[in-house]
Amino acid sequence: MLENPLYSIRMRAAEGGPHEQGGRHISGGERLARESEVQLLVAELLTKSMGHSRGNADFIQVVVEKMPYAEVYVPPLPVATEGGHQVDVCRAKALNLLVESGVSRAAAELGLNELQQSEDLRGAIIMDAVTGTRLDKREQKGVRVSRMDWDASSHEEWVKIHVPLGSLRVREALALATKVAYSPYTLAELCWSDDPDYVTGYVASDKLGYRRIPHLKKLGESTGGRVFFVQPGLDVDEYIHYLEKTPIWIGWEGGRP
Ligand code: PML
Ligand code: MG
Repeated sequence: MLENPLYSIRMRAAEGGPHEQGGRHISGGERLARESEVQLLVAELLTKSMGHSRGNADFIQVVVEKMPYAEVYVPPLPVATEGGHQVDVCRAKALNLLVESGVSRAAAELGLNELQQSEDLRGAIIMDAVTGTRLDKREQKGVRVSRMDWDASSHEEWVKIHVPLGSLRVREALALATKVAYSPYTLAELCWSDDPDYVTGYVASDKLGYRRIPHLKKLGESTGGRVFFVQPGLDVDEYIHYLEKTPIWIGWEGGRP
């Protein structure tokens, strides 16, 4: 028996039935918890899934699992926010940041096009950073990054020095981006939300950090999702296993840098 067991809590919500029966993806969420926090975090994820801007979920699944693993702490990527109000200017900025991170221009363009066309992508697309070939075979399901969360006191410390970025949305996105960038096989990530009322996205990489870009789509559009650009020749199954299964705390052991 572990003395202080860790739990993974995962939520997914859809409208029109479960995702695997054709339901439209509404929302998802990931938390890690100590035993005493599980009930509270389950309630938080339920709240997130209901009254969502993408629609009214009629299928909500919450899974709670005890984790048998050792704990790994990874500090959050440094954050910067770019300027720019027009979508085409912001997309060009995203393209340049991807190229600076080591992605080929052709693959970066393909990645941007994928997100522009995706309205119902549940997880991420894994793309070869040179050729732009999609490497996962998951179609609309994509690859869902799981089993990561902020260490609570590390997040408190972080918010003190990033006051405007205290939202749940940024908290979750930065945790995910940090886990993804921590893999040596990731060159960069491109993301913008599929929520019609949220237009800020980001490019993240180990090299450049988490670079927020204010207008990656027009308000009211439900397109969006995530693309992970990866080193050619990697073992895709091993990479997916890391993203889905390896538990990672974001922050610092002891709660401070
Ligand atoms: C999402 O909500 O699904 C992704 C949000 C990405 C941007 C968050 C931010 O830094 O503002
Ligand atoms: Mg969302």
